[in-house]
Amino acid sequence: MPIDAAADILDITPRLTAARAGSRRHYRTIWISDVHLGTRGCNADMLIDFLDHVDSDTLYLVGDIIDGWRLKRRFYWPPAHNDVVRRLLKRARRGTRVVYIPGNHDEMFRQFSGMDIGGIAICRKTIHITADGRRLLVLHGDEFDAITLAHRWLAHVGDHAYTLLMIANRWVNGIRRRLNMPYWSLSKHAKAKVKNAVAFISHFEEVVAHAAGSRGVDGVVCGHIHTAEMREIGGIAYYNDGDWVEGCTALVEHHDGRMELLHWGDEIARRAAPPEAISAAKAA
Ligand SMILES: [Mn+2]
Repeated sequence: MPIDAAADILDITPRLTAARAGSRRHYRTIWISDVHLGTRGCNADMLIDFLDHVDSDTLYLVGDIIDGWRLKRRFYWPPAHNDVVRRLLKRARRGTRVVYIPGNHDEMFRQFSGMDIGGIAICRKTIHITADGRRLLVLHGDEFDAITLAHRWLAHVGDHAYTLLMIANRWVNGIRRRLNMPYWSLSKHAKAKVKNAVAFISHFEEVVAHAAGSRGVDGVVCGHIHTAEMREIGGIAYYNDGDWVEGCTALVEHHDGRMELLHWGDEIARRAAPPEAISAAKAA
């Protein structure tokens, strides 16, 4: 996308005004990836809700934030996608350290590696040091496509089938919303049912963890395969922050270095639940 067009886009009046910064839950670090702005699959509204409820000293954008492939084919840019970009830029202006690691769908930004644009540092990969002194390699993850074929779990089902699944996901959740039911990831469900997908995904996780281990770090944070995870593999901490197409997850580091995966659909559901349901759940 040309820079001029991007500037025009940002001139559009925001649809929602941001919540007050003071009331947000604060983390040391937040990682998000695979937002796929510019596609219908992107859950921009949930990401906006997330950004309005959490804050951090450092924010890593771990790739595939904007889907340049899709935008090239068909321009799709609703106001909510603008709202996401505005919030990210505003965060950088306000003093959050924002680090952007472009992925394969936004590889056009990789040419700006080493640069600082609008207060956002762009790089191919980086090392994050946690509050408890662990060194984590942060990268998108498509670097391992040639070895792992993990991205092929999509190709396996077929790109068209995936697109259909995403459309079904929107319908199902549109109906669920109207019935006041919480967000439910159809494709996450389907993925768990496909044996090959599971094999590809676990192979990807092992390859990435092994590569991180050989670089002498304690762990790795990546995205790319749209499968949030947090587990130890061969003595290496493997973290995947998931995505904002289906799972709607983020990885966060607490101020003591403790890591956590936030499932934002569940957070919204908890907030919407009547108080008696919460106290019943606590009692159970
Ligand atoms: Mn990717």
